[in-house]
Amino acid sequence: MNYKTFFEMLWQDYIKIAPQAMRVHDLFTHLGETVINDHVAFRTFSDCSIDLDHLQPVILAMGYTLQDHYTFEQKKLVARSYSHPDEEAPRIFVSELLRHRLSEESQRILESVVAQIDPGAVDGPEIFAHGLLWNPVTATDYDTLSAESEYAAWLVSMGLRVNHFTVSLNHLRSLKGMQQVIDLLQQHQFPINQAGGAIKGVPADLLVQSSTMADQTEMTFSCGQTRTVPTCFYEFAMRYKNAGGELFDGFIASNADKIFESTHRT
Ligand code: OOG
Ligand code: NI
Repeated sequence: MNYKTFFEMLWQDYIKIAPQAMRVHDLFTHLGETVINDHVAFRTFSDCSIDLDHLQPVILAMGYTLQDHYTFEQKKLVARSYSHPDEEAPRIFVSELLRHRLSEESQRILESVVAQIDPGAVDGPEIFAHGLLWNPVTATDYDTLSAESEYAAWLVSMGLRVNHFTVSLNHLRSLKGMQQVIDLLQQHQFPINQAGGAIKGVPADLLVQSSTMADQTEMTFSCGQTRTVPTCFYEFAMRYKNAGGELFDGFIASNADKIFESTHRT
């Protein structure tokens, strides 16, 4: 699958559960902007047949190269980023929850979840829009996970699918700068992730980011109980050149740490 088809597939999956993304996209296009994606992100579990090591070959097969590695001690995550020689191909960021670092109770819940994944589940790019590869957990188990790791709760409820798209501010023409984008979003009542401030990072970091808070949906768990759960959010990123004149191609862990919180329950 070429990357264009891949991102079209992801976008269709994404706007179904994050209708805000289509509304923000429309808002930009009505202002005469062309929306180019800076990156998309996925989340997964460690030590299973959809872990980073299993997913990476599919990304590489679409022409991507591994760009960098990241560690998030507190959130018990690691991540990798990938970039593509084609300038308009969005970067890909994939993080993985280190299951063995969670409490025994959460490990037990997640073990029964990953045990249901087919060992050959990763057989092509379609896996990235698959959603749940397991049966829903109980609402009690969801609550247990959510109290310890919002990331774990998000992943068991949403499955393997794109977590956010990211508008490249470098490619906007009339909207100048992050604050102007945030002001526009707030005028239209889109909730902004305020963790660590609405704007994450400074130009000296070479990457400045901001994001909405995820849409929410009512979800029925295996016990028949329902919960309102976060789905997906939209991100905005502005990249800067280093002293050598090269556009920064990676991610900033301290920004990412706060972007993860866009799927926290409010
Ligand atoms: C990914 C958070 C990190 C970024 O741009 O730094 C990220 C996630 O929420 O899964 O997307
Ligand atoms: Ni992102």
